[in-house]
Formats: sequence, C-alpha cells, structure tokens
Amino acid sequence: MTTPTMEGVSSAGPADEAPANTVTAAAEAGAGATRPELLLIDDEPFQLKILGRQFANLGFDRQTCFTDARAAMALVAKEPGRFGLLACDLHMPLMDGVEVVRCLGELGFRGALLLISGEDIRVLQTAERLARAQSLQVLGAVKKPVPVTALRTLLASLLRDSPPSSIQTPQKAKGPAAAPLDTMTLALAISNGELVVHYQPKVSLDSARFLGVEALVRWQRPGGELMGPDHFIGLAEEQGLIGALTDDVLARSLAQVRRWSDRGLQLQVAVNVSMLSLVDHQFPDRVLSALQTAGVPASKLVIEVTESRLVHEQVRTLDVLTRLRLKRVSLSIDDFGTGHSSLSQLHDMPFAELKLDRRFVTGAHANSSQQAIVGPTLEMAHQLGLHTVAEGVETLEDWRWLQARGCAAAQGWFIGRPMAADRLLGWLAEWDTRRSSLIG
Ligand code: G
Ligand code: G
Ligand code: MN
Repeated sequence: MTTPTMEGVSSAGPADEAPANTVTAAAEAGAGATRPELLLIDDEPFQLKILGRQFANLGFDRQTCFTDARAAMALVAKEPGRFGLLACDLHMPLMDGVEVVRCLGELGFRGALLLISGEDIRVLQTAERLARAQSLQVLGAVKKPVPVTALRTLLASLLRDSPPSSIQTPQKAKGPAAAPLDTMTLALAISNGELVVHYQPKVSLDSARFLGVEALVRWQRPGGELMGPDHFIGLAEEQGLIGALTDDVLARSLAQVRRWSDRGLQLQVAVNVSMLSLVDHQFPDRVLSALQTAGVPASKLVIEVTESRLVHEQVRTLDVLTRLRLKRVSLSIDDFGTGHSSLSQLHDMPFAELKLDRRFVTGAHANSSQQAIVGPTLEMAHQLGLHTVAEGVETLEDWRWLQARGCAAAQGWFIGRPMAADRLLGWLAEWDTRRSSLIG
C-alpha cells in the first residue's frame, strides 16, 4: 500500500499494479487502464493523507503530494507532461486554489483537474467555471469530506477519456476614452489626501438593527466645494487612477471601521469597486494588505460591484471575485436591475448579497410595476440564498412594504443620508429612539 508523502516526495508504485485491497475500486474506475500519475495539493497534511489513501484505493498509486502549492506549480512547470491528474484544495494560505488554476492555465497544463474544498458549493462551482475558462480539463469539484462514491464517479469520467473543453479567449477591455482636462488635478487630489469618505447606514428590516455602512467617496475641493463621485469616478477609470482611488477609499474606510471598533461599535463597511479592479489580479492581495494594515478582519468588509457591468465581464472577474471570497470578504451585487442580467446568470458567481437599485425601490409601495419587479426578485434572491438590501428607501410606506415582502435590509434617506464619519454615533443614538416603532 502506498502512502502519500509530504512536500513533493512522490511515492511511486508499479504503474499497473493496484494495491491488493483495492482491486474492485480500481476496476470500477476503468478496468485495465493505466492510472495517470497524480499530483495532490492540500495545505492540511492530515487531509492530504486521507485524500492520498482515497485515490490509492481507486488505483492511483503514483502520487506526489504538496502542502505548498507554489512548490507543486514549480514541479508542473519543470515537468509539464508528467501528471495526468491534479487534485487541489481551494482555501490555502500561501497560494490558493484560484491562483493554482490561473497558474495551470498559464502553464498550459493538459492533465485533468479535480477541485476539492470545504468551501460552500457555490464557491467550488465558481472555481470550476474559472478553470474551464482557462481551457483546463476539469473533472469537477467536490466538497470535503469527499465521499468515495463522488470521487469514483468523477474519476470514471476521466478514464472514459473526455474531450478537452473549448478554448475561450478573454474579451478585450474597453479602450480609454478621450483624455479629459483635469486628470492631473485628480491625481494630485488623490495623493494630497483630498478625497473624503461619507458613510450611509444600512439596517435590517425585521428588527431595525444597525448592520453597517456603505462608504461613498467625495472630493473635498480646496475651494470648499464637496464634489460627488459621479463627477470624477469615470475620469479616474479612463485615466488609470481608479486603482489609486480605490486603495485610498479602502484604506480610509477600514481605518474608520477600526476607530469605530475601538470605541465599541462593531459594523461592516461596504466599499464600491470599479469593474477595472475586478480584472486586476493584484487587487485581492491589495485588499488583504489594506485589511491587515487597518487591523480589521476580512469578514467586516463587503465589496460592492455594479451589476450592469458585471455580466459583460463575467469570466474575467471570476478570478478576483473568487479569491476575495476565499479571503472571507463578502461580495455584493450593486444597483441590481439596472443591467440586463438575470439572477440565473449571476447565481454562479460567489455573491452573498443583492442590492436592489433605488429606481425600483423608491415609491414601490404605491407603484404596481415596481412591485412586479421587486417582489419576484426578492423571492428568487432568497431562494438562491442571497442577503437582500433595498436601496433608496425614502418613506415609512416603502419601509413597511419591503418589510412585508421579506426584504432583509434597507438603506436610504428614510434611515439616514450619507454622512461624515463623526456623525455616525449621533445618528445611531437617534435611530435607536426611532427603532421600536419600525419593528415588523
Ligand atoms: O455617493 P453617491 O451618493 O453620489 O454615489 C454615486 C455613485 O458613485 C454610486 O453609484 C456609487 O456606487 C459610486 N461610488 C461612490 N463611492 C465610490 C467609490 O469609492 N468607488 C467607486 N468605484 N464608486 C463609488
Ligand atoms: O452605490 P450606489 O450606486 O448604490 O450609490 C448609492 C447612491 O444613492 C448614492 O449616490 C447615495 O447618495 C444615493 N442615495 C442613497 N439613499 C438614497 C435615497 O433614499 N434616495 C435617493 N434619491 N438617493 C439615495
Ligand atoms: Mn453601492
């Protein structure tokens, strides 16, 4: 019986000789077939051992095991044709499963791939789609603990010699628009610290409990004028300044969350992120380092992504979105209803929350066409396990209407307008006095 060994020490048995006690399993996996050599990656030595045994029981007795995916990738780079099967965990600290998938794509790995993880099934499925988009031959994704039957089924399909998946080429990013006039002014504003962040509260609809805030950037012009994001986000995106802007907003928002936390106020902050950040492979690592610098756990951060632009870039954003999710950052679909995506298109992506655009929300209690959109969207979102937030709640009537429809949370002028950080505690005290009359 072969036992897997750590850190790339392979345990090779004779290629065609299945261990005596696994003849039946091996026969089920494909009688007479030569098992390809297996590369197994999991950061947990114990898991690695269990998986190694499960594969050995199915006749995969040539195994090389790694707890560090980086070392495994170095070996694949060195010996590209060696491994016919690679099984990999997703949540690993040094190099995660999404990075492995990306690396395998870059290396043109031709073997079969199996993703194994304790993550929820939607994360697994997203990682699987990402791997297919990289033209990798994906057998499937299985949740830990791995049932032997599931493993057998997936490996049986490998031995039936499935055709390689088709190659998808990523779409080109939109080219920059004509250069507007004040790029330099905006660049200087960011580096001079002229951006400020205002915060709009978000509360639960059933208990009216305070949940967190959305960070909304403004530009404090030296003349005293406070400029809204609609005037400069587009420019920042066109002129390559959006990365710096987002980093600045993230750092400010997380530092503020830390200050609130130090004063005993626990909350989540939602930061709006441009589509350009979601196709930037460095983005998840920058988010992680911003969290570390501020000393804020990832679970306190929500990243909001505008729906209308999401569907067009679905595949290209999966890498970054899945990695953010693996790092425990929550993902939210913003302005839902403004694009033309259906929930079925988005449900394969690793989102935890859906924010209904205020166009459908404001005035919904008295408007039957808004109701025809909001009602079923809420129902479907709940069936998909998404947390729902209504934006643009301006009146008590809309609050009550949404409450009756089971919407989970609300944001809008009825609750509180975007405000400077130092006003939040005052708002909260006032909210506490209003709460009791609003509970459903
Ligand atoms: O803040 P306002 O209240 O005006 O927001 C207008 C729009 O600007 C919203 O769609 C919001 O998502 C976007 N926005 C606000 N802050 C940021 C930010 O920090 N980054 C990006 N990319 N968009 C933002
Ligand atoms: O990120 P998003 O596109 O959702 O930006 C929220 C925007 O909506 C911000 O510009 C914010 O100022 C605005 N807003 C927030 N609450 C309300 C509201 O109740 N009514 C209206 N009209 N606008 C709102
Ligand atoms: Mn938003």
